[in-house]
Amino acid sequence: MRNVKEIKEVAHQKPETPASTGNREPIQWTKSTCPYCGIGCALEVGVENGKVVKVHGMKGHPINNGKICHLAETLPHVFDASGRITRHMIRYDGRLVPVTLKEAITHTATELRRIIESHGPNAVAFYGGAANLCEEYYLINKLIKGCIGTNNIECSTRLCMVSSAAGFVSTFGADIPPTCYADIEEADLFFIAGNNMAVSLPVVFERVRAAKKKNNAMVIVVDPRRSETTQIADIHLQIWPGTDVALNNGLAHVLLKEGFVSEPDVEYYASGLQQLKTFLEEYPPSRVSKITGCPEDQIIMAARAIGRAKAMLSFWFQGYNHSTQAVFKNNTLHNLSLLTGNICRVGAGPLSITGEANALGNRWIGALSHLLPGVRQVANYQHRKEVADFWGIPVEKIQPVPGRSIIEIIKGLHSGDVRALWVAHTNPAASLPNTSWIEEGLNKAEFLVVQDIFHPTETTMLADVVLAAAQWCEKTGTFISSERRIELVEKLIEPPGDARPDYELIWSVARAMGFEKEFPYTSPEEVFEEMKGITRGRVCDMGGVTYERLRGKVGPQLPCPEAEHPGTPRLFTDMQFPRADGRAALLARNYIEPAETPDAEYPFVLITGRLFWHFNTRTRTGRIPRLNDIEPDNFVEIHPNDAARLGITAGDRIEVKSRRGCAFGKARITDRVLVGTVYMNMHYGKALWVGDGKLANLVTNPVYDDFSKQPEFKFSAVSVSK
Ligand SMILES: Nc1nc2c(c(=O)[nH]1)N[C@H]1C(S)=C(S)[C@@H](COP(=O)(O)OP(=O)(O)OC[C@H]3O[C@@H](n4cnc5c(=O)[nH]c(N)nc54)[C@H](O)[C@@H]3O)O[C@H]1N2
Ligand SMILES: Nc1nc2c(c(=O)[nH]1)N[C@H]1C(S)=C(S)[C@@H](COP(=O)(O)OP(=O)(O)OC[C@H]3O[C@@H](n4cnc5c(=O)[nH]c(N)nc54)[C@H](O)[C@@H]3O)O[C@H]1N2
Ligand code: SF4
Ligand SMILES: [Mo]
Repeated sequence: MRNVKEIKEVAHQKPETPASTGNREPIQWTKSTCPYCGIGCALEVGVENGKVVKVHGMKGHPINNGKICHLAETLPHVFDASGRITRHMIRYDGRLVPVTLKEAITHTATELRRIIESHGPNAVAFYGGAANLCEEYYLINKLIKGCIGTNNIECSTRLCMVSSAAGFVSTFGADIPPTCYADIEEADLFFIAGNNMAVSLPVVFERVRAAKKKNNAMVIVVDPRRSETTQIADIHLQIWPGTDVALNNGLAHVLLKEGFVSEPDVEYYASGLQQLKTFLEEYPPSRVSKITGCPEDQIIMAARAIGRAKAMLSFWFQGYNHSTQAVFKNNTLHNLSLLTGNICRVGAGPLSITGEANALGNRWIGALSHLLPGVRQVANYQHRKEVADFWGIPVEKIQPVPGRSIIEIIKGLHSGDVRALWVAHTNPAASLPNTSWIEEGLNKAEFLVVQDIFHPTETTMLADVVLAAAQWCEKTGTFISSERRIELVEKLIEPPGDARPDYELIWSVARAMGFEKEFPYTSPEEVFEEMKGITRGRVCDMGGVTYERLRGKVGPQLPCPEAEHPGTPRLFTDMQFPRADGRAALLARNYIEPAETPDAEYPFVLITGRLFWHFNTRTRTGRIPRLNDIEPDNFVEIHPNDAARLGITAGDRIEVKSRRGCAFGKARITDRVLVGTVYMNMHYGKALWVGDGKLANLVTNPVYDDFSKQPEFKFSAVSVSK
C-alpha cells in the first residue's frame, strides 16, 4: 500500500500567483499551439528573461484569428504553479524520495524488464494522454508494440474520442474526419448534440454564433440539460439522457416520410438505404416522443429544418461518446447527413472536434491498443507487415490481436495478469469511472510509474516512480488539431530542475531496457523525420511537412504528401469512401437503454460534465487562483421539484450515491436539469484542496460501449439525499 500522508501536507498548501519577472529583456514572441482543448488555437507566446509572461491569440491564423479563451490566457501561470515537480522520485518505505534522472530511469527499465521476463510482455501496459505529442506516441509504439511485443498501449482518448473514431470507421470506412472549421461560415444549420461548446470549445462556439448571425443559420441543440450552448438554439431538444439513437432514428423517419430524401442520389454514395427505410418504420415521432420525452411536433419541426437546410454541419461530443450506445449515436447522426446529402460539400458534414490538444495525432499515430501508426489496425496483416518492415522487425513481433483497453488494463491489475503500468500525461485515478475500484487496481500494480508535471495528482500519489516531465513550450513537437492541421509547438524555455520532455524519458527508458540501436535519437526532429516515413501514402501523410515549414507559420491540413502541397481542407469531395464498394454505410441501429437504469433504490440519473473554469482533472486550472477561485468546489444541480420533495434547499450538502460509491456537493437548485436527473462536474479529485469525496467518478459506472470500449460517464443510477 502506498503511503499518502506526505502528500496531504503538500496538497493543502494554497496556490500562489507567480511573481513578476521584472523587465530586463524585451519580450520575444513565438508562435505556438494551445495545449488544452483539441480546437488547436494558434498562440503567440511571449518570453521574457527565460519565462513565459504572456500568451495571446495569433492574428490571421485560420483557426482562431487572434481569439483565445481564459484557459490559454492563464497559461503563463502553469509553469510556476505550486506542486510543479522538478525532481524524479522513487518510493522507498512508503515515501516518494527524490533521486537522479539516471537512478529513476535505470530503476524503471529494470522493473519493466524483470516483469516482462517473469510474466511475459502482456504483463506490462502503457497509458498516455491525448495531448502527448505525435513524436511521443511514435516512440512508445515502437517500444511497446514493436520492441517489447505487446499491444497494451492506451490513451485517454479511450475516454474521449474513440467512439467518434469508431463511428467514422463503421459509417465511412476509416477514422477520417472529413470537414474543417472553414465550413462553419458556410453552413446554414448547426446540429449540436451532446456538446456544450459554449463551455468546452469557446472559440468554435463564437465562430458558430457569428455564422448564425451572418447566414441567418438555424441552431438545433440536443441536450438533456439547458446547457450554456442552448443560448443560441432555435430548437432545444431536451431529451431524456441516453436516448439520442431513438431521436436520430425519429428524425430520419420524418425525413424519409416527408420526401426530403433523394433516393437515387443517396444510393449513389451510400449503401443500406432500403434496409434502413424498412427499419425506420419502427421509429415514428409518436414512439420517439415517448422514448425521448420531446414533444412530437418539436421532433417533426427539427426534421423539417434538417430537410430544408442548404448545408448542415453537425457537432457532437461527450453527450454521445460517454455512453454504452456511443457508436450507434455516431452512426445515426451520420445517417442524417447521408440521407440529406449533407456530406462531401462545403459547409456540410460531421465536424468532429475533440477534447484534447493532440486531437487526431494520438489516434493516427496508434495511441490505442487496436491501432498501429499511420491510421492502421493491429488486426490487419498487411498493416502489421508494413509497420514491421518499416521498423525492421519480424512481422510476428507485433501481436495480431488488439491489446487491452484501459478498463481491461485495470481489470488485469486486479487479476494479476497486468503487473506494470506506465502512465504519462493523464490522471486515471481521477478520470476513470468507479474511482475506488480504479485506485484499488492501481494499488495492486507491482510497478506503477507516472510521468507528470505536478505532484500530487490523484495518480502520482499512488506511484512507485514519478518521472518529472517538461510541459508544453518546455519541449518541441507536433500536434494535429481536429481539422487535421499539423502544428509545431516549440521549446521556448527550460524545464525546471531535472524535468525532461516525455519523449526523452521514453527513449531513455527504452535504451536502458536494451534497445539502444532502435532509439538512437538526440532530438524530437529526428523522431519526426523517421515517423513521417510511416505515414507515406496514408491519410495522415506528412511527407511534405518539416519542422522548418511549420516554424512560425500556419501548418497544413493532412494529408500533405509533398513539400509544395498546400494541404487538404476537405476529404471525400469525390464521393468515394474507403469501403469495399466505395460507398458510405447507412446503418440501422436500434435504441437500447443505458446499462444501469433508475430503480426504487437509485431513482435518479447522474450526468457528469465540465465547467468553463476548469480543465479535466484540474491539475493545472486548480493551481491557478484566478480560475480556481471562481468554482473552487463541486456542486450538484437538481430540479426544484425534486429538491422540494427531498427537503433540499440551495447550498445544502447533498450526497449522490450509486452502487459503487458516493460523492458530495452543495445543492444548486435549477430547472436547467430535468426532473429525475442530477448533474455534477468531473473536476474535483482529492489531490487539490477539496478533500476526498467530491469526485463524480466515485459514483460513475465502468461499463462501456461494446464497439469502442468507451465508458458510460454520462448515465449512472443514483440516489440523492441531504
Ligand atoms: N473549459 C473546459 N473545456 C474543455 C474541457 C474542460 O474540462 N473544461 N475538456 C475538454 C475535453 S477533454 C472534452 S472531451 C470536451 C468535452 O466537451 P463536451 O462534450 O461539450 O462537455 P461535457 O460537459 O462533458 O458534455 C456535453 C453535454 O452533454 C450533455 N449530455 C449528457 N448526456 C447526454 C445524452 O445522453 N445525450 C445528449 N445529446 N447530451 C447529453 C451534457 O448535459 C453536457 O451539456 O471539452 C474540452 N474542453
Ligand atoms: N465523470 C466523468 N469522467 C470523465 C469525463 C466526464 O465527462 N465525466 N470526461 C472524460 C474525458 S472526455 C477525458 S479526455 C478524460 C481526461 O482525463 P485525464 O487525461 O486524466 O485528465 P487531465 O486532467 O487532462 O490529465 C492530464 C495530466 O497530464 C499532466 N500533464 C500536463 N502536461 C503534461 C506534459 O507535458 N507531460 C506529462 N507527462 N504530463 C502532463 C497533468 O498535470 C494531468 O495530470 O476524463 C474523462 N473522465
Ligand atoms: S478554445 Fe480551446 S484551444 Fe482555444 S484557447 Fe481555449 S482551450 Fe485553447
Ligand atoms: Mo475528452
